[in-house]
Amino acid sequence: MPETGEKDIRPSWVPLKKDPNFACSVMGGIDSAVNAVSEEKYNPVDKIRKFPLRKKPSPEELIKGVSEGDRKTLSQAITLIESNAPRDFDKAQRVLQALLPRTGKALRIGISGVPGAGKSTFIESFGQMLCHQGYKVAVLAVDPTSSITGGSILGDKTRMQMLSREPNCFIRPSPAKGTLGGVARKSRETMLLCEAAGCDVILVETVGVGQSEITVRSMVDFFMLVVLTGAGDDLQGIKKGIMEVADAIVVNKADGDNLPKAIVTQGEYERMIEFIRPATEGWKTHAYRCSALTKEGLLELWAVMRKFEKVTKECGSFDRRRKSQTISWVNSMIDEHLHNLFFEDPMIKGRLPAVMEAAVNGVVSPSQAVTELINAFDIDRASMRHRNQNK
Ligand SMILES: Nc1nc2c(ncn2[C@@H]2O[C@H](COP(=O)(O)OP(=O)(O)O)[C@@H](O)[C@H]2O)c(=O)[nH]1
Ligand SMILES: [Mg+2]
Repeated sequence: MPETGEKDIRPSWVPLKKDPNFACSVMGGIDSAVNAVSEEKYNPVDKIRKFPLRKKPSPEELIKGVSEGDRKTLSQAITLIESNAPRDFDKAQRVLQALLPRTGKALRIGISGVPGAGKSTFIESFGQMLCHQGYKVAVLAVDPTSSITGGSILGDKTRMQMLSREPNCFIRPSPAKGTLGGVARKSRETMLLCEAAGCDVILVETVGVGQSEITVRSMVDFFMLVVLTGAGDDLQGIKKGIMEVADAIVVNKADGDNLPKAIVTQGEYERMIEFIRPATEGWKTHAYRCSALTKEGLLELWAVMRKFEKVTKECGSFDRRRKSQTISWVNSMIDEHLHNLFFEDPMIKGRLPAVMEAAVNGVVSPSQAVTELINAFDIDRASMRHRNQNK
């Protein structure tokens, strides 16, 4: 580089008569682009080639990595399962199919309850407790509304800070976007991948309200409902339907000043359960209390879950439920597939508005409208179109 004074390094647009320091600090440029380290001619393309873009793992790599319990590969496999791109579907199914023999061994636990009941805090404490006992834990969330609300999972991620540091724990937020059916499929398949990666316990939190509870019930063995203390009036607010599918009702926040109230609430739930049909054959649902904050009662709850597993496996209801879950899983996917084939068919798309209009105006009966559309539907053509799309 020329030394200051030896050569005028001022830019050409600086008037010559101006002070050499006019453009406060003008430095001489580098004569030729030389890589200071290697002294080689600098070539930005070479530099990029030295750090090539990470290649997407092949199905074989995914299968191997997941089987070995590699968390990064597990994440990548889940991303593939969650992909909405038709060409990823076949690849994802190949991975899943190969891993299927390794699945099914975990205890699947669903955790439901109104927002604020303490589900995430419970999972944080309970998950840590299990990790410290040597179990491998996966935490999943099912939130069909996450594409709308967007932020709900973010809050939980910060809440599960301690748990996310556990080497034995794998946390995956809800798959965003898509129909409830889509979210349910992805969550179930994610659960299977976690099992293939060696997880012993799967904790599934329902985040949205309403439908997600039923979806989670349909994918877990043990379903617990987290509730809060409250006056008798509040108990009426709890939907009877959700209590009917619970294997345990857990009064959370049983700590500090709230403890006496929690004891009363536990008794109230216990009495209510008397009148409700048990959720699982061979198992009597009870009300328990715990504090996700002080961790009191968590060990006892784990003992309840282990007992549930033992009792229901012995009486056969554990296996029967899993089988019936698979049957309804297949059925609901058939429903969804046929639904999509039908409504995405260009012929149906073209005819639907007019037929619907005629039905709305009473020109044709709704049944007639359906018959007309079904008659216009050619399943072979629709299936062909779907297959071509997936290529
Ligand atoms: N005192 C007390 N507070 C709790 C307990 N569990 C959760 N919380 C608090 O309740 C609030 C909601 O908890 P969160 O886990 O986000 O509820 P979620 O919406 O059901 O997941 C947070 O401020 C927690 O700190 C508990 O056992 N005792
Ligand atoms: Mg939560």
